[in-house]
Order: sequence, then C-alpha cells, then structure tokens
Amino acid sequence: MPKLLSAVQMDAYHRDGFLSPVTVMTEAEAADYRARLEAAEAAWPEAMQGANRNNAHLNLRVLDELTHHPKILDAVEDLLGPDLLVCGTVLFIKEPGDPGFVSWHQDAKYMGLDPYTDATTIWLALSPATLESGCMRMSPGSHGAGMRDHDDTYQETNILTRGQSVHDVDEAAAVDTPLRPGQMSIHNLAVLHASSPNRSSDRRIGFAVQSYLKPTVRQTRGETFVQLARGTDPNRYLHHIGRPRTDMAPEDVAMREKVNDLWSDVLYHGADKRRDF
Ligand SMILES: O=C(O)CCC(=O)C(=O)O
Repeated sequence: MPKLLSAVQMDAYHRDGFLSPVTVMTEAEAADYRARLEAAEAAWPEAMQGANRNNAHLNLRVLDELTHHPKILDAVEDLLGPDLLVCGTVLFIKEPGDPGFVSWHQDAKYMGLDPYTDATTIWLALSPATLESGCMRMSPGSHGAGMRDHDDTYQETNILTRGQSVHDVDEAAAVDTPLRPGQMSIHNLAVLHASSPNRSSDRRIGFAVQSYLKPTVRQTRGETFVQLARGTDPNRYLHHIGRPRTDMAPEDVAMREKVNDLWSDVLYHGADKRRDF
C-alpha cells in the first residue's frame, strides 16, 4: 500500500524519469522553514557559501528536519522501498537577477553511485520556482538511454561543479517543473535536467536531497557518508553518521567538512580543474 503517491504518479515517475509537483507541506509551513533557513544564513553566512552549499543538513536543524521530513520520506519510500539512506543535500539558491544557470546534465554521471537506479533525488521549493525564477526543466524519458557524454565547460555562471553539459538535448520536448513553496519534484539520477537564471525579484530557494539511496548502493569513486532515514541497512556498504542535535555544534561542523572534502573528491574524480563548490 503506497504511503503518499498514487499508482498514476508512480507510473509517471518510472515512465518520464521524474514526477512533479508533489505537495509535501502547506505554503505556511514552507514559509516557516524558509524563515528558519534565512535566519541561519544571517547567523552563519560562511556555512552556506561555496563548497558549503553542500550537506548543510549535517549541522543545521532546519535542513536536517527537511531531509527527514515524514511526507518527503513517504513519497521516496513509495518509489524505493522501506530502507532508505541519505547520501547528501545541496542548497540551490539563485538570488534575484543572478546569472547562475544549470546546464543539461545527468546527476549520476559524476556521483559514483552504483546502481544509480536504486537512488532518487528530491528538489523542494522554499520559494516560488517559476519560469521567471528559473525552475527546473526535465527531458521526459531521457533516463532510459543510459549515461550521455558530458562536456566539462567550467562556465563561470554555471552552478554545476564542472559546468558539465550535454549538448544535443531535444529542447522542444522538455517540460518545465514550476513549484509552489512546499512542493517538490522527484527525479531519477539519469534524467536530463537544466534550469535558467532567476529573472524574478525574489530568491529562488531549492533544497535538494541528492540523493536518497537503497542500502544496495555502493560508492565506486571514493568514500560516501550516509544517514539512515528509514528502516535498516543490512549491508553497511557506506559509512554511517548521525543527525545533528543542535545548530553548528563543533563536532558536526568538523564532520561536515570531512564529508564535503570526500564528496568533492568523488565529484571531481578525473577532472582537469577543481572549483570551490
Ligand atoms: O536547482 C537547480 O536549478 C538544479 C538542481 C539540480 O540539478 C538537481 O537537483 O539535480
């Protein structure tokens, strides 16, 4: 018996490689999370810039709560089953007028996760993600064709680590995934997706759990740390860590730094250049 998604929604996810929108909280709840996140940004600005947009859930309660939010986990459980691990999170924030964009790419290309089909990513909107603010665009069905060649462009305004880009995407068939605050999209790690700059007057705040994994997943390019989100992990292929009890506890900050360094080694494995995120 599914916990949140209908059979139609689950079929759409498997057919298209993504599902959007999925409502997991009210706009008022999302506004409360946004206010808490922005208070944390004001208190610890350095904790969320550059490389530190990664894995802030390891030392901020607000992002920890979102990562382990029961409704989000219900939807993920409907797709992956009852045993769930969290291997990382990313804050994708585009300020108003920000030229930052995301080129067409497949997440699985550089994450070293095998099998990537036993993983999924959620992207939760904490502000309106619209055509104007640069919501994600997805290429339906593109997850079915395996890994594509990516060109590491390192374009300055490309907010992906290497500016990795797949060039021959059928843009005409692409689908926009606008989200209200409190809604999320869920995508397969092989689906092609992209997003444009934020031309609105509000911040575009997205929180991605990248990704939830079944315990069957191994890391092929380095080391990965995970939290148990639901059920059990009989395999223990990846390193387990706990959840923060307060904000910015020194031991959690140190653990996050270690996790980010090792994650960066995975993402930049074999790369010509390395950037600060
Ligand atoms: O935030 C964006 O526009 C892109 C996010 C993304 O590429 C992802 O969540 O995999």
